[in-house]
Amino acid sequence: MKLVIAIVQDLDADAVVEAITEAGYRVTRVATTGGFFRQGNTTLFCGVQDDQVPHLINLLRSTCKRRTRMMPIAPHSAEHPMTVGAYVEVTVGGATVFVLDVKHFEQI
Ligand code: 2BA
Repeated sequence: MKLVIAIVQDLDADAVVEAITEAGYRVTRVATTGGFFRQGNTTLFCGVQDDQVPHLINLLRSTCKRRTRMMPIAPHSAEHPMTVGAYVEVTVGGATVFVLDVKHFEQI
């Protein structure tokens, strides 16, 4: 068994959870915050059989979109000394996925 942890953008979260549950998998959705943007995103926990991982990742691939966001550059930073009000384009998502081996699973 594997635990798939997927960090997705809030904009995609409803569609992803719907696709995962419609496919018959179970999912837990947690509201999380990215360390870089310090803005909300969604982390999904899915426990699945080993052979179901590729299907689950395909569902993520088809429902999570890459988007570009404008990120303000910190004014007067050592790296960018003359950049007051400047922005840099950052590409976010589709999904950041971790697949972990599950040593033990039990529902009580
Ligand atoms: P955030 O940490 O808010 O990062 C948002 C986006 O900012 C990232 O998109 C990436 O494009 C950019 N970014 C993050 N750290 C950066 C850095 N040190 N330098 C330059 N650009 C940086 P994604 O890579 O698609 O990540 C989306 C979210 O997934 C992240 O939100 C974070 O919550 C999570 N994540 C990504 N990689 C992770 C990892 N290795 N471990 C834990 N969480 C991760």
